[in-house]
Amino acid sequence: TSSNRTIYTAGRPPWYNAAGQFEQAFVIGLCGGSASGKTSLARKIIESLNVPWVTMLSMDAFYKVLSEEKHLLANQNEYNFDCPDAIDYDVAVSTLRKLKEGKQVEIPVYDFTTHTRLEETKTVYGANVIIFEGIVSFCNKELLELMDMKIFVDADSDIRLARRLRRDIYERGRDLEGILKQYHKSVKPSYEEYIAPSRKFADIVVPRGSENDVAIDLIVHHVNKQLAKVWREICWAELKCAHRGQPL
Ligand code: UZR
Ligand code: MG
Repeated sequence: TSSNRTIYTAGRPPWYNAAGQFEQAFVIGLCGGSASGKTSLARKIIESLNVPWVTMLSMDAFYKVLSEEKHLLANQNEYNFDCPDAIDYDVAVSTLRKLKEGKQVEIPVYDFTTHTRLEETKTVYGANVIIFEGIVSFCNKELLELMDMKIFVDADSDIRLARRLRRDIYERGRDLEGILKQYHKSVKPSYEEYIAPSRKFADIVVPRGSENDVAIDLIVHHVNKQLAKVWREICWAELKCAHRGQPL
């Protein structure tokens, strides 16, 4: 409708109501074990969503900066990156809250080689839909409260280990022994202790991740339905404004 077009061409994220207030963005929380296929599923959801503004935010950005001592442990694959303690939830929560309110945010850039935050930050703009993904994204109450839809990607542990081996060797320059040591020492126990139990917070559990076309279709359908509801309200309000309060 022409009302839609007005909102788009105004050059602002199409998420304001007639009073110029931002309607909160729709936040999808995406959880699952390491290498379960969260990123691939998120990409498929983004591709299928018929929405102009979608932002993906990874919890990798919110790792705590390591002290000298912990840094040494990390270099020997002795530091646990897979538990909630490794995450700076304060920054994660405040960042997601601002994004949900439509504000522009600066995301920290974490360097996994030095385990520090770089000077530079990444600017992320407000969006209609925000996908927030991470292995321990369901382990914090405030984060859960900000999520409108919670998805848990379920993948067998052998599949996840095989994927993680390939990714860490080919993309992260790690060696087999180090990866297996970290897997047995922290990835597997933390999955069992923190991540698997957090699946109870999910609205939907997706087996086979990005290969599950039916699940993707259901998710996209639900998100579009929620967005359409807000859209209808916005269009209705704009239409009323255009008629300057005259009965339509
Ligand atoms: P996922 N990780 C890295 O090693 N390097 C990165 O650049 C990003 C993540 C590891 C992270 C955790 N910890 O075990 C796991 N470390 O990947 C979580 N070190 O990421 O959900 O994509 O598997
Ligand atoms: Mg990832």
